[in-house]
Amino acid sequence: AYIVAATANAHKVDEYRKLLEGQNVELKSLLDYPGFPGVEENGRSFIENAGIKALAACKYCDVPAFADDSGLEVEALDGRPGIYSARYAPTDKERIARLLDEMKGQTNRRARFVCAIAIAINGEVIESFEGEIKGTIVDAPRGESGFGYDPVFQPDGYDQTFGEMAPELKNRISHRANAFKLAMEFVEDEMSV
Ligand code: ITT
Repeated sequence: AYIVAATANAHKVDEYRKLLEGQNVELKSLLDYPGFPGVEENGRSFIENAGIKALAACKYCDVPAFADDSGLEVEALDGRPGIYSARYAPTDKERIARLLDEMKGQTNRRARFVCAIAIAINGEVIESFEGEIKGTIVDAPRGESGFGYDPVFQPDGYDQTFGEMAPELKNRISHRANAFKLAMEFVEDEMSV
């Protein structure tokens, strides 16, 4: 059996491949469907946007699909960039620069990563799940690993940023891993695959 990850973000695909290691599922992604026209992420929450993406991919590819809408919520910025994390600036480097700029002089560095996963089958979103990990925004980027905001996010209980961590460790504790665990439990319990 195979399932489509409704994402064109190669870093997400990479993390999902590792999370699926040892399972009898082949993972495809929108990178395998270059004709996919894309879809406007005009929802007001991570869950809504994940549903929009999962549904569009499920319809286009005609197979079960799951999508991940994720982002970084920063307390001192009233939850921004939130669902606009990808649109906050054009490149990872500029996203990080803008974030650190907005955080200048802020003593409250609390933040959390959120990941919503929606599953769509037969043209319908059947379930969605949310995972999170809490931590702080550091003063300057550290580490080259991962993607996005990883170099400036330090999860609670660790002294490394996601950017410094071994990918295996990030992939055990991350918002994505937490959401994916819930999604997999659902699939195993409800769908007997
Ligand atoms: P798809 O919609 O095709 O999946 P995308 O990158 O546009 O790809 P999102 O709309 O969900 O995905 O945006 C998520 C953004 O949040 C992403 O581009 C990163 O900037 C950030 N982000 C999400 N998960 C992250 C992680 O594990 N580490 C670092 N940054 C992350």
